[in-house]
Amino acid sequence: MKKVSNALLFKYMAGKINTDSAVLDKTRHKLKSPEMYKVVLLNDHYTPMDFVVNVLRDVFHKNPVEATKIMFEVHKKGKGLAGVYIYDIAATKIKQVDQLAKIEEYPLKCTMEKA
Ligand code: TYC
Repeated sequence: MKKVSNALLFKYMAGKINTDSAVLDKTRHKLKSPEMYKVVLLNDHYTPMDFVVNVLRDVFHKNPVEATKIMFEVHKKGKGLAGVYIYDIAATKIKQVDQLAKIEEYPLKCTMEKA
């Protein structure tokens, strides 16, 4: 039988090498975006307007114009959107509002709704 050249033999064998570790993993690892939650501010008859505006600025990082707009929306319609966040952030902001309102003994409340 005719001998193949070493070079040809090498090339042939290289093609047979099991390169499992180099095989691309074609599995899709798609990350789901997290569920989002609306933090909804509720109206009451006692909390002063300027306190609500300050909460919207300090907790929800709204500018004075936006904070005032949201406050009046809540005042007129009974509720309004303060922001949309992942669950933990929404829960933290609700706690912060509770704490600030409690210090001043205002009944200001906000709730969470799935976005
Ligand atoms: N209704 C309140 C008032 O007349 C003001 C207010 C606005 C209270 C928004 C709560 O989330 C609120 N003083």
